[in-house]
Amino acid sequence: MRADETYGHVATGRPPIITLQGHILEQQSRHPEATGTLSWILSAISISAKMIAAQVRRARLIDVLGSAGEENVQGEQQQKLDVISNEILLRTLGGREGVAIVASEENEEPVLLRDEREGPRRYCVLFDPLDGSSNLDVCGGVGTIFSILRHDRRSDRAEDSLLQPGSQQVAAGYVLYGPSTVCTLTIGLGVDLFVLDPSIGAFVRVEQGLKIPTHSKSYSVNEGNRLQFPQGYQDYLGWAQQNGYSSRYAGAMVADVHRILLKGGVFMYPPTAKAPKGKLRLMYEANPMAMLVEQAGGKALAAPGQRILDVRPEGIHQRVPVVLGSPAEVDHVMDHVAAGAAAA
Ligand code: AHM
Ligand code: MG
Repeated sequence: MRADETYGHVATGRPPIITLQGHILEQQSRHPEATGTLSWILSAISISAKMIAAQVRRARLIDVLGSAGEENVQGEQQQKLDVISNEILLRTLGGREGVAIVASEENEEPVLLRDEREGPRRYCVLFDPLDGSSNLDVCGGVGTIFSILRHDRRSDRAEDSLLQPGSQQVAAGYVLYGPSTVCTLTIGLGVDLFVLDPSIGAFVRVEQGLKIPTHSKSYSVNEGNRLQFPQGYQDYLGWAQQNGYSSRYAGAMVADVHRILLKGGVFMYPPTAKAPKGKLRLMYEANPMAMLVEQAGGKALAAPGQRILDVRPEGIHQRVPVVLGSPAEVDHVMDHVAAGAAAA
């Protein structure tokens, strides 16, 4: 037990109070070779999250709901808060020396911030600034998802440096703006959970080494698309319904994955006739969530036997089918999908 932990336990019999900032510094001190660059980037994300949370909380009052009147690179309407959140992240991360490239779901091209081939180790930060933003108008949960990769200095083009499989992520996480603002983070050593205490303006650690339940009779999918799914997914849903499963779907990946991490079950966005690779983006949504779920002991697959984290990206905005959650529940889905494909 470390000295600070001992102090907390001895003084009060309860664990010490650690903020996200303190947690990051604590992790950094365990890696003597660390320069603090990654810590500095995570602190920029935490500041962005507090700023976005403040906007989300007052959204109806400050007239930032609804469409900004433009389409993003995916051809979808941008909400005003999408644009605001994107700008907050670009501005906070842009000021951090350690960030070489930022890429956002909302921007067609990644932004190359610093080009030096030599110098300190730098990172690329990818994010979906406000995932599930169509939930905003009805006061539903929305979130920010982020992924951090090492900058590959051998690449000339910013996009090439970003096209690394998810297994190369150095850190990943999301912030859920719900009744509480919750930050879930992994830097490859398990998953830790923080809750924003608005009265002190800090994220406070509430759980370390989060573990996903190994199984739970719950699935999360847009069932309105059911008849468009490949046969195996349809068969799985029939099987689950015959076996007493519950259906839970918030329509915002951050909210759905958060529930799965805490309560177990399976979240999926399968291929559909309209979107043969599914709807979710590999780099901004699937990879960071897959890293979190695997770090919590779960599984995250794009197809039977195909880890999302092993998918080789070809474009920064590419989409991928997603099935993630409790290991036993992901297996149930993929067993049906494999059988459906074999029968076709
Ligand atoms: P967004 O990034 O444009 O908000 O879209 C992603 C969202 C996810 O949060 C969610 O899982 C999914 O879209 C819901 O899609 P659908 O409405 O098709 O069920
Ligand atoms: Mg999204």
